[in-house]
Amino acid sequence: MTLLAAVDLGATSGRVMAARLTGDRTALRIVLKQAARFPNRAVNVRGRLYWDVLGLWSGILEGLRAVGDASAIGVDSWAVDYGLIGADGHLVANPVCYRDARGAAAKARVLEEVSAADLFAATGVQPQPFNTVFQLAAETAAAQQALLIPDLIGFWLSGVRAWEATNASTTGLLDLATGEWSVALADRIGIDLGLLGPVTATGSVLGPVLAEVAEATGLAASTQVVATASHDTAAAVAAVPFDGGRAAYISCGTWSLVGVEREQPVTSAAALEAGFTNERGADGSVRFLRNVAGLWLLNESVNAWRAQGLAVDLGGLLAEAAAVERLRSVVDPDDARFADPGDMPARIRAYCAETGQPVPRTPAEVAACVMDSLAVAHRRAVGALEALTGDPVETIHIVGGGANNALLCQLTADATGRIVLAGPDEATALGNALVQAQALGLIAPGAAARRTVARASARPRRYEPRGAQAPWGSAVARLQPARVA
Ligand code: LFR
Repeated sequence: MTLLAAVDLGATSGRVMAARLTGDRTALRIVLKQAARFPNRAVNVRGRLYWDVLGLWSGILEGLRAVGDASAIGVDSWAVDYGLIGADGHLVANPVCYRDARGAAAKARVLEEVSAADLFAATGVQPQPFNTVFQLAAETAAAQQALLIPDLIGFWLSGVRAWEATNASTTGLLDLATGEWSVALADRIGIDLGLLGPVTATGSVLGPVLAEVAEATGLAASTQVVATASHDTAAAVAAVPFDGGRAAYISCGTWSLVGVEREQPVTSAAALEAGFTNERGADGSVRFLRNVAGLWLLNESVNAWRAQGLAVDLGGLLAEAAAVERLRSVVDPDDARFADPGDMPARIRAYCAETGQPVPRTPAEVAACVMDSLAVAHRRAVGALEALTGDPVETIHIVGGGANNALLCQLTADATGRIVLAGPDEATALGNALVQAQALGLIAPGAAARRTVARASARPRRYEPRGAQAPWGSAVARLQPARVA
């Protein structure tokens, strides 16, 4: 049976997963096994936040060595960030993290030239400070080309440069109508489109691994590198076990991406106002979604407590948080003050004090506040989705690491009044592998064939909504900008 390597890079860790395609052609499924996991964290040097991309590369090579005999490799990662390479093909600067402050300043400058409404109309992408378009506008290093993170790793693996479509669609530079780079927009902003090559179709086979990679990993020289759905969220959405009902997804990890899969984008003024974006799916579908700051708030809180010397066990913390009174205090997870790395519990306390709410003191109280707030933000996003698309949402699939957070899944069911189907937790790696299998002709093309295999590969857990809706509805109102100052 075929073995595929899915390299999945997240903001807090990277993994290499061995994905084994098993079963006969009528009942295929994918079984995932972790080959390696390595930490990832933005590193602050002289006030600039970088990614340690070379550390990631070492972890990837080790992981590939552990997988052994893969027929193909696909790489996905978080979106928008890139590495710059020079004429000699070498990295000219370390990739900067999307949470670096340069994006916000550049966004403000760009908006003086091109309005948010024009940017949204041209690209369908919500103008957010971290978009590639603003990062490139802030770029000072001279380079020949910019490769988005998975494309950079793909280049190091295969020697072939690509600009894979799902991730390219997050940059804020793709023309929504044509799916190609927008020359008009780049001209208006003053971005050199020479940095970017032709958009690469999702599922293109780039070619075999370089000899040096085969040597370093023990992979066969014939191992193919595939431009899978390289945006992690696109990969995760490609693996949601939809079964035909009216369903939304929440791809829940560092971020909660709350959205639906559609044929057509939604570019109304209301969609722009409500923070929604239109990104491309694996089959050219539209991922209409909103970024909600997700488990980032919890992860950063845990980091802060550990830095203060507290021993924090996540399972125990969430069990204690489940016992705290619900909706005691809620914060808007999307408030800009929570976006930077730092002392999250202190910021949460300050927010609660400013808004006249009880101030959470213990780690369990802070965690309860974060879980409640995320569930409330999920409710707000699902409500907006229905209003903006005109389509009801009956069930919600939670996929990604957050699918293992039983408290968050239950609270999301309670807050939205919808059935939550949780899992797969490895949706990103599964989607990455599914698209590779399609590229190799092992699964028939198209979303329907892929979803059949996705459903056979995962059995979601079901959470029924409990209790009254009204408290969650008023909690959404408490998040609105007009909250008590
Ligand atoms: C999730 C994700 C989101 C993107 C954010 C920043 O990991 O890829 O989809 O908006 O990270 O890149």
